[in-house]
Parts: sequence; structure tokens; C-alpha cells
Amino acid sequence: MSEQPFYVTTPIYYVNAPPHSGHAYTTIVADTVSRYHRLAGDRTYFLTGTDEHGDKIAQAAARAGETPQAYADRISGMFRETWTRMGLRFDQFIRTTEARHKRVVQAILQTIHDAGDIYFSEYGGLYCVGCERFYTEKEAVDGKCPDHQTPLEYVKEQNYFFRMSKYQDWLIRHIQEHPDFIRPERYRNEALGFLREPLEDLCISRPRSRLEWGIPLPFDDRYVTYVWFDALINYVSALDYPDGDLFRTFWPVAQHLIAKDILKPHGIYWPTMLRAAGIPVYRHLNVHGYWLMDEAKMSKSRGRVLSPLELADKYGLDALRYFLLREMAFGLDANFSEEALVGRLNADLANNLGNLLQRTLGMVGRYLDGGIPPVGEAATEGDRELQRAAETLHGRVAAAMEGFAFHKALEAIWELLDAANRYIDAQKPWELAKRDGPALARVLGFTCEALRLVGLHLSPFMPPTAEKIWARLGIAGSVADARLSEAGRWGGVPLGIARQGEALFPRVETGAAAPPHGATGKNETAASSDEITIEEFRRLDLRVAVILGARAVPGSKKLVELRVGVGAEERTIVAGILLDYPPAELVGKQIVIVANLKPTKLMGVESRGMLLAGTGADGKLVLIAPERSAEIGARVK
Ligand code: ME8
Repeated sequence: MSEQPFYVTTPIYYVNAPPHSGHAYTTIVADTVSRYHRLAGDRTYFLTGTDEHGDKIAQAAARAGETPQAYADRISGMFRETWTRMGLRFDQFIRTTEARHKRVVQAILQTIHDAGDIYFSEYGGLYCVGCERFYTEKEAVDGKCPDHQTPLEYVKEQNYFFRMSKYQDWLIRHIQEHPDFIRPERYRNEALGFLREPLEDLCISRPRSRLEWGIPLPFDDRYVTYVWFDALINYVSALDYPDGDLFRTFWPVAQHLIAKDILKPHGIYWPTMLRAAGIPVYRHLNVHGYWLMDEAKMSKSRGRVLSPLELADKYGLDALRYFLLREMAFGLDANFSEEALVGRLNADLANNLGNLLQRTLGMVGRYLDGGIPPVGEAATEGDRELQRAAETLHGRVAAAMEGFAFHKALEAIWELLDAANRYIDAQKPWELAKRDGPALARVLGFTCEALRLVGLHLSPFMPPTAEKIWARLGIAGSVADARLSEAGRWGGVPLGIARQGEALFPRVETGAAAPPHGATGKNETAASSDEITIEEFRRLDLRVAVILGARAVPGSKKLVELRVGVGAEERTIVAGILLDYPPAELVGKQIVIVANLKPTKLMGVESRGMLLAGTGADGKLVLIAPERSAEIGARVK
């Protein structure tokens, strides 16, 4: 079978703030699809990187008291480091401040200029520094940027313009003739919607008198290149356009991955730029929705972000990947909440997947001395059903992956897990063990084979978990080296001696003061968390409080409901300390609490704040308390 090339890109992220979970989602999607294509035997290339020029970066650098280059170096390093620590396997990390990128941008500008599609003119319009673009009166909302909600500034100056309007009819035709050029369909329609209005020419320069931080125009060095015109070109400069082998191999199959915020530059500017430069257009633009927090977009400009490394550290990398890929229907918005993540972790990962593996391998150990039986012929309707479910997985996952429907691929995998769980419950190996050796071997062999196929298909989504599943099934070699064409067949890879081990995903108890989740997270991320600035630390409102009353939360083994006094105020805090502190002993104690934690409900009781605890030499929790009696309600500094 000949290797098909596959090329996927993420946006190159602005270096005006560290990465957050929205960026992590797109990069994890790119990692997942490229791993899937590698498993399918394709030759894959995965590009990510950082976008480092323009007003926005120059201003952020000035605020940080650094030169733009030093600032870009630092934040770009954080992106690269974050992706590396999260195990994301990009083939290249491009930075727009690299000389080779600048050369390609200038060469493309020159080509388009020589062809007469760049001209000099004056323009006045409403400008948003955050987006680095002009807005039309129609697009503005009450004179404000629709994305940043900041007032637009009227800017008038002489600039260079790209004759984008000339390519409007061609682009409409191209989108109509290639229905999957922009997908899912809602974004194709949105792009066609932009094209229903006459397309304006694109201002592609900024005077150096106003902005120094950019790539000089090759034909007029009083100007630097508009940051979007510079940034989009990364997708070809990274492949050594025009003569590189990478460009020849991968550009014809290029697929971009973005969120809907940057549909217009990718769906309108970029194809027309490519057309004007005589470069064939990309094959697909894949557009996803937003991660929302409390109904609004997760975004650094709105101060509403979650650090992916912190989440990975707390819940485990694979649990985070699973949640992101399962919860969001690609193309639609989705809500991010830690509660939903924990819900999926406990139900889907700990229960459906982890328990099935644990109990199946437990029985193989108990009844068969660990030797996993080879898959034989199906003998009962139950066997046939499970085998059918397993054999259709391959096609269902392939179809879902082709359409970027990751949640559907995962749904298909979990349906096989459900089928295997039902099969075990119906076949009752613990009873077969007493009376029917061959049937016992068949049932456990079939279940292990279903688990092997689950592991194989899970490997692009949750690589370390898939490796663990295969290792536990005694399979020699890494699942990442397997090929779907052979390993995807029922009975395609021999199983070995079952290896017992700890639970794949220990359940997460949702108690305040719960220690970080070590078993999966700690091993897979190098350090415990990101560094924070003193400003970030100051946002924590730590207070001395006194416990006024305490009782066990009914129905919980761990939770205590505390009435605490914080200055004049009284509030309820629920803490997971029951095993180590009988409620009666708690009353009167001074403690330290995080007072500005968002309220959350634990076993039906609303908790407002969190107390701080460490671990004693005996492994029990120890409450953190003032060293001598302190003023109640005083801020901890
Ligand atoms: O736009 N939900 O960079 P950027 C989902 N430099 N995805 C999100 C998200 C959210 N709440 N927030 C961010 C730029 N993203 C330009 C791109 S490309 C030539 C230049 C992801 O740092 C998503 O992929 O603002 C979105 O398109 C991208 O980050 C924007 O990153």
C-alpha cells in the first residue's frame, strides 16, 4: 500500500499571553488527527507555531517592559514547552520572526506586486488593535469591535492594498464547486455570506512611523506587512515554498484547522492571496466552535482562561484529551466545566473503560493463570454480536475521523465497550469457571480482543492509555507502531500474558481540599504546574477563618460541612477531611481558606471557599493554621 501524504496545521498563536485551553484544544485535535493518519499508514506532517508581529505583540511587549523580540522569544517558548509537556507530537514549530519565513513573505509580496495586484492608496476606517483589522460600519456593534467589545478607532492613512475584490467571483465558484473546501457546512455558508457583499480590497501594510514590529515590504521599506498577510504565509513558508520537498509533498493535501474567530482571514483572505500568488489553494479548512466558560468565549482578552497544564496535572493528560474531544461536537460551541470533566472521567473512563479492563484481566489471572486465550470461532449469539460490534468499529471510526467528528469516533468506541460490558454480564465467566472451561476461555478471549481493538482505536485520542491497555493485554510492541489495516482486524494481533496493575483511571472524589490527582497526571506531565506572576497570586483571596460548627455530610464518606467565620461573615465550606478529622474536634480551630473561590455544590451542599491542608508524616491530612492566634478574617499575605 502506498503512503498517502497528510498535512494538518493549527493557527499560529499570538504570543501576547500564555497558552490556554482553547489553544490546547485545536493543538490536541491536530495531534489526534495526525496520529490517526499515522496509524492508517499515511505520511503525516503536523505544523504549529507562533504569530509574533504586529501592534498587539508590540504593545504587550511594551507593557511587559521587554523588547518585542525578547518578549516573543519568551512567550513562544511557553507555547512550545506547553505542547511538548502535553506530549503533542508536532513535526515543526514555526515562528514568524524566523528569517526563512520573512524571506518567503517578501517573495510572495513581490510576486503579487509585480503582477499588479498590490497598489498604493489612502484609506480611512474603523480599526481594532486587538484584531489588527479594519471593520466596516456594518460589522461594528455600537462603534465597538464585535469580538473584543472595545471601542474602534478611526484611522486614516496611506497604505498598500491587495486587490482582493478581483478574486471574489473566482472564490465564490471555488467554494461552490468544492463543497468540502470549508467545513462543517455552517462555516461554508458563513463564508459565502461574506461573499454576498462586494469584497473590499485588503489593506496589507502599516506605516513604520506607527508600527516598527513587522516584516518590511520589499518594494517600500517605509512600511511593514500587515500581520495577517504575514501570518497566513506560515503554512507554506514552513514547507520551504517554493522549491522544498515538503512543499511538493504536503501542500497539495493541506488541511487547516481553526476556530470560527478567524474564519474570514482563512476563508477569504488566504485563498485569494494564494490565487494571486499563483499557488494552488489548500484542500480543506476545518472550523470548530468556541469553548465557553459561563456562557462566554474562553479568551485571554476577557480574562477567562484555564491553563491546560494545570488541568492535565490535576486530572491527567488523557482525561483532559478525552473530555475535550468527546464533549465538543466539532463545529459547535461547548461549555467547559471541571464538573463535566470529572463526570466524564468517573463515568466513561474509570467505570466503563477502566473497570472492564480491570475485571476482565482479574478473571484471566484468577481462572487462567494470566494466559489470554487466542480468539477462536464464535459459538453463541452473544459471541457473534460482540464480534460484529468489534468488526464494525474500524469503519465507524474512519468515517467519523474523515469528517472531524471526534465525539462520534469516541462514541463508537464506547459503544463497543458497552457491548463488551453487556457481554461479560450476560456470559458470567465466574459461573462458566465452575462448569465450562472452553466457554470460559472463549468469553475471556473475546472480551480481551474487543479491549485490544478499543486500545488500538483509542491510541490517537489517548496515546499513553492505549499503550497501557496493550501492555496489560501482553502485546509485544507499541500500539503507536501498529497499522490499522492489519491490527484493526478481529484477531489481527496475538494477545499474550495478562499483566495486572493499578486502575487506569482512579475515580476523582469531588471534595474541597482534594489532593491533586496523581495516578495519571503526575506521571505524564513533567512539573506540577505553570509558574504564576505575583499579580496572579494576588488574585487569590486567602483569609484566616475560624470553624464555628462541623457535621458529616449525610451519605458521604469524606465530606464535612463546616460553618466558618471570616471576620463578621459566616459561610459554609465543604471539605474532604472526614477520614482524618472527626467533626467534633474541628470546632474552634483557626484555619486558612481561599475566600474568593467560585461556589460549588458538593453532595447537594453549597460550598463557598476551600480550606488549605497538607499531608502529615503519617499520610493523614493536616489543616494549615496560623502559628498563633490571628485576627479572624485577616487577609493572608
Ligand atoms: O488568531 N475555543 O491567534 P490566537 C476554541 N495569530 N478555540 C480557541 C479558543 C476558544 N475559546 N480560544 C482560542 C490568532 N482558540 C492568530 C492566528 S493563523 C495564520 C494566525 C484557538 O492566539 C482557536 O484555534 O488568537 C482559535 O482559532 C485560535 O486559538 C486563535 O488563536
